[in-house]
Amino acid sequence: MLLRLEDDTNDLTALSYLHEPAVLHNLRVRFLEPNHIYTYCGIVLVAINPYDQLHIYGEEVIRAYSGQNMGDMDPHIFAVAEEAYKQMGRDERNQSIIVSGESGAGKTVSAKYAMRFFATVGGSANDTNVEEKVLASSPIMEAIGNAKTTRNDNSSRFGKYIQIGFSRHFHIIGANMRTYLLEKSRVVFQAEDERNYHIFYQLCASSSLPEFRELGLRIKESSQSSIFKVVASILHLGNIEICAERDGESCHVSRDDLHLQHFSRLLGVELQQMEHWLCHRKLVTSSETYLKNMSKKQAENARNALAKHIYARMFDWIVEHINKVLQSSSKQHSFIGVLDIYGLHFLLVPKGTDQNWAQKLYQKHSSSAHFQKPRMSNTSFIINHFADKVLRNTRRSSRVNVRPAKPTPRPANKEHRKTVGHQFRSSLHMLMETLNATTPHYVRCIKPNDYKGRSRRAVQQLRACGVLETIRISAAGYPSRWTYPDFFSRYRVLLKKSDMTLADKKLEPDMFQFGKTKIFFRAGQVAYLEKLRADRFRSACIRIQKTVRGWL
Ligand code: AOV
Ligand code: MG
Repeated sequence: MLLRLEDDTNDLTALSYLHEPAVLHNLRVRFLEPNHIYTYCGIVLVAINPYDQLHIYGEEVIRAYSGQNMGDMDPHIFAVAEEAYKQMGRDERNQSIIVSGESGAGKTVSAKYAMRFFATVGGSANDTNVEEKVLASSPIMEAIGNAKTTRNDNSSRFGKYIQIGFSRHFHIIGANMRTYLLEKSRVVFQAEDERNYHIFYQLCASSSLPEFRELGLRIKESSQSSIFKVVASILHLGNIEICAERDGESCHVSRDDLHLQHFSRLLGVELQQMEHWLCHRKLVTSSETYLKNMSKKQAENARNALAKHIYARMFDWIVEHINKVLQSSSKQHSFIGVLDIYGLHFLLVPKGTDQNWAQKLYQKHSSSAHFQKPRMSNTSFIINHFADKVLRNTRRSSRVNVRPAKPTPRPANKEHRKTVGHQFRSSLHMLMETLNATTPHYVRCIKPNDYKGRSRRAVQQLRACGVLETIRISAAGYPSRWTYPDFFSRYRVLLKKSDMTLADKKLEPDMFQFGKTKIFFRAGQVAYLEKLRADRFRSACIRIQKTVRGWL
């Protein structure tokens, strides 16, 4: 099927035929045109990963989008960023850009372009160059938190919400970053064809170079060397060889083990102590303290847990340090937050419901085994899916998958699990609170093909990220609209006088609404009018042909 030109729309909700094939076809037609990777779906920007350097992100493009209305320009991440920037000023409200999509779909790239937009249009008024520092934080964070996976060579293994603070005059004055769920297990284990965090390789590759210190970490030299020491110590720790004793229940590390020596030296810990505690553990009861041998397997697990712990503490320390460098020097008036969370752990869908709806759900479904009302909220509900629980918030967003998507290290005991779970829930809760207090803007990234393997088909991605749901909601409303002059000029042939009475057919009253400046139609109605119009032209043609033949 070929789409007629008028159906190649840059907003999917305006399609004459609102169904999945039309949506997919429209996206495809646009994607095949040069540089048309962006399409709106109502308020959502759909971005299809081009896997190619496009020349649509230069400073001149940023300047072209700056100050423009969203509807006047081609869909673009800069248009969404401009909208957030404009609404922050107009509505005096904080904003969020929520970027989602599966691994490798382009979330981090989109988030970076949004930040580049803000850095350009909201450059600091003084010489703090804070906007440059905000952009410079990306390579640092990617070095310590990104890794090659089978799906993405630069996969973010942590979630990030970066808030860019603005002054009263909407100049950037600082930024703050919150990170979520660093995948610690990667420090000690990588699946086939995957790698550890980039920093380890960067460090090894540069270890003999004089520029070694210049790893893009714009922090003090002493801090840099401490970081490199910690990273190197983790590499050595992972290489310490633990040898089993004959009894199978105990083990030892050779004091001559070079890696043990390096580890102890780099971190400034006593070699003997390290050697001892790598192979033994202390058990404390209410009355006694035991010393227990560990088997080779137990000691290796403990060694790996230590490596993960050291890495995670270093990661948090760097985030804290970057936040200090990016701290606002003056009073923050408002902020725009950009949320980039990896994989599908995280699904947020645009608003479209209200609080009463939640109340109705509580009344109707409280007895269902698949439905739960959270104790602390009157606006959310929990769906017990067969595989996991999904918390849905009816207020602004939201569908938040409360199950961590990435394997987290197995907790050592119940208390620990409680603490990790608690920390995760409370940081998620804080994030939701923050997002709910901002005006959201949505970007849905789609992977067009299987270039890096295991990608779901575009239609599944569109379903999962709520784009098709938005279309369905639109279909239930009045997605097509025409200004009165445009409507009149296109459908004049169908109108009797200037009312809505068609020459031979009438639109059902429920199928359209008169607005102030526009007429709104339910899905499919414009297609119906188009058909009537085409029929009318066809019969007019036939009449003219007959008349002309009569003359001849
Ligand atoms: P992700 O953030 O969504 O995956 P990325 O933003 O890292 O995905 O994108 C993956 C790769 O796709 C990038 O390294 C680029 O090569 C390419 N890419 C994405 N968007 C664009 C674009 N607009 N223009 C050109 N190339 C692009 V993950 O962090 O794995 O969930 O966990
Ligand atoms: Mg990413």
